[in-house]
Amino acid sequence: MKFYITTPIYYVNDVPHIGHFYTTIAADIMARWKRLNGFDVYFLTGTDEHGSKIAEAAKVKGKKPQEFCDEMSVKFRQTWKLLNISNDDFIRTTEQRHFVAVENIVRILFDKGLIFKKKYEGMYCIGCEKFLAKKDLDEGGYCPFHKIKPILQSEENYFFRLSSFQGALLERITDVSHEEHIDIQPEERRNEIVGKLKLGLEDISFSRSTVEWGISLPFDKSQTVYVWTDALINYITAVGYSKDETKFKNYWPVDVHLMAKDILWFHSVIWPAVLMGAQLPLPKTIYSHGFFTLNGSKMSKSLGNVIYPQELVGNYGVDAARYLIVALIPFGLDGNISWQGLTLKYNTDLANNLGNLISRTLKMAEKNFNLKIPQAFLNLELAKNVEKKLKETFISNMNNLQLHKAAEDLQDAITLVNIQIETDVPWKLAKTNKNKLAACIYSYLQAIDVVAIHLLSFMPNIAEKIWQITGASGNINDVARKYFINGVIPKDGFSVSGRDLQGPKILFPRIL
Ligand code: ME8
Repeated sequence: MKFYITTPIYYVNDVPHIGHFYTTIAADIMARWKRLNGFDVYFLTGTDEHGSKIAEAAKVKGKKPQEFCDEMSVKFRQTWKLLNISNDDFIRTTEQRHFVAVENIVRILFDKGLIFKKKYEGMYCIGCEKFLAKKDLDEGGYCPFHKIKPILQSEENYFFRLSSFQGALLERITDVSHEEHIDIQPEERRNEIVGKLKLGLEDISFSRSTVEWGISLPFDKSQTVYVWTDALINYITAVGYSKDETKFKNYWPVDVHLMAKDILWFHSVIWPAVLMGAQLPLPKTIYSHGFFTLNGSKMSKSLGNVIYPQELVGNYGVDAARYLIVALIPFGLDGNISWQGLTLKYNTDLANNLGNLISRTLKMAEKNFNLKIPQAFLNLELAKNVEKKLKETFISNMNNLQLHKAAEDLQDAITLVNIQIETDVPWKLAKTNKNKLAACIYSYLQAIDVVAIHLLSFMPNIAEKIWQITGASGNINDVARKYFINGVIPKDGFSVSGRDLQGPKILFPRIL
């Protein structure tokens, strides 16, 4: 089975911040999870490089647009590398493979009479890269998202007959039994889209005559393709549209398009309409996660309240940064981020719960068994309890993209082992019954191994480290894949007696 998941392709006018990081980490966790479950995964991210916003940003830096995009796109790649993002592809809209796909789609729509020429005057917001209606503006006449005044523009453009897709879209979005059903999540967002759709659709501008930095229309070289049309098509370019039919048939339609609510309309209305126009299959799920603010206000460079991924990594380390950001905010809801909140979560979940579990187990093994896994009777009861707890909800939460809940499930499983340790009072057993102590430690290690396997998608490096610490056998990724496919703990467990317990005793130093 295949699983194709995408993030938005991000504008290169600025470097990636915590918002881009959030979507990309969430997609990465899903991609890793599906791979562990035996899926043939295609995970796509990339950069959106055309349009007036990018051309202006390049001009400000005194660079040619292409040179500017080359430099900025690398910054996204580097950041995703730092964060251990496992994308299978990274697409840039300035690549040749993308030009071919865009030209083909636009030509098909034109030939079908879905694109026509019209004179148009409207208020264009360069931040959104779209025309805004009066009702979209705030009281001062500003774009509510970008706090800039849209510019009045008058052009003769090519338009796309979006209005003719209203009924077909409504049907596919609201009827779950439709064979081309588009599942928009979460429900509140779907309701907003449906509500807006019911009000009717207007045809939209599909090209620009005043923007040079873009892909020329194949049938009128004096115009360039509207940057949003250009951008959305990336999702089919990457899986071989117009180039590799086998690959395209294998991966398209996409299983999940992930993004925040700011661009949900483009993905759930305009994009499916374009696909329908070109007679291509439609996305299965479109998931809009929440938009978050920093210390209660909109993130903005001018307000100086932007968090960059590198800062998170500097404070907490790569794996903790990955975990914290998804554990902190309910997926699908808007949320507020603060350094205080992040550090509190780090100390509670990682230093005090998971970190403490590892370090107390290691300390006991060091004091009593010279840091070797004791030869003992193998009792997998605790490991099975942890497994049972995780099976109850973790798997369905992961499959439904409820990542914050899955993180809670992990914490509950870790707590279960910590509680067992409190109940056993192993430090007393050290004096009275060393055989029992050996069996206890051995069982804690097996339970920790089960936790590590489930942590893998969130914290790949930490999970691997834990695997080493507990002396578990085999490569954790191979073992986890087998485990998720077979669904049972091997009868000999994971950690092997007699092995050395190695690795750092403190995985997550407490932050004061
Ligand atoms: O819109 N909270 O690119 P973009 C949560 N190029 N997520 C956030 C966020 C925040 N405060 N800020 C940004 C574009 N994001 C187009 C997309 S796709 C064909 C073209 C994330 O660089 C979130 O995923 O403005 C949001 O949808 C995306 O970044 C917008 O990225």
